[in-house]
Amino acid sequence: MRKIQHFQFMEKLMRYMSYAMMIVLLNFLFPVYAEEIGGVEFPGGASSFADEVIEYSPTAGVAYPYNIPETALGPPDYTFGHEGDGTVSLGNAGVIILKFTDNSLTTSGDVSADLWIFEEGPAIEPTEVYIKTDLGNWISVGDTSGGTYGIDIDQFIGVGVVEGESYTYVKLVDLLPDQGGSPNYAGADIDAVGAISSIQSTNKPEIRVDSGYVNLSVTSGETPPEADCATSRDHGRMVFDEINQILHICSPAGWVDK
Ligand SMILES: [Ca+2]
Ligand SMILES: [Ca+2]
Ligand SMILES: [Ca+2]
Repeated sequence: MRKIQHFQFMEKLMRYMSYAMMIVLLNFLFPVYAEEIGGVEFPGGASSFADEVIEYSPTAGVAYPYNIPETALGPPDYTFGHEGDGTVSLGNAGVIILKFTDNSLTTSGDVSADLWIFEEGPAIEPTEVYIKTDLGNWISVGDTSGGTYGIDIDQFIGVGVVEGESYTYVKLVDLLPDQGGSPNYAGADIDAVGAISSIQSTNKPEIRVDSGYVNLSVTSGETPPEADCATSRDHGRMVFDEINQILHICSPAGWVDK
């Protein structure tokens, strides 16, 4: 009797193992590269989306629950007809600045869209779109008027965009004229912002300890942006300008140079 049970157990085990082997083989033969999120293919999957709110400056006509900027982070999750439907409203000419932290936006080398703005609501409300690197200046990359939400940043190579560069910040400014959408959700209603052309950040630490020395990140002469020293969480940040030999330290009074 025990022998029969043992045989049945072994037979089941062999069957499960062969299923598992088949799944491993199928994944090897047909790997899943891109993930379709909100109807758009994102090769980097869920990490392609914005990770941090840097600034949110809505104008009049925006109130709870449409004034929570964190709802623009991560993959799109808009649900029509629900209070606090997963979008944040900007108000007319309002501004939101988001940052990618585990990934960054880059060029694709062709005319395909690199950045996708998920804007929701009955009226299509466009925004002006700007991008920048950690230490660079804002670069205008057009707007989302005409019902298009995909931005091809390659078309701005030579007028601000650099091929293969890592862009970590996105700024959206609600484009006038006023499209309505009151009482509490005036202006563009942002659900999510994703980099289709996305570079996964390496797990490289920002500081390095080497032979007893602590090595800080270095800049090539640029002053760190004020936005990087705006909150109490930023105080104590340091970066070394190796060209002008200045140590920039973030304090409650802003960047201090040593
Ligand atoms: Ca991300
Ligand atoms: Ca492109
Ligand atoms: Ca959302």
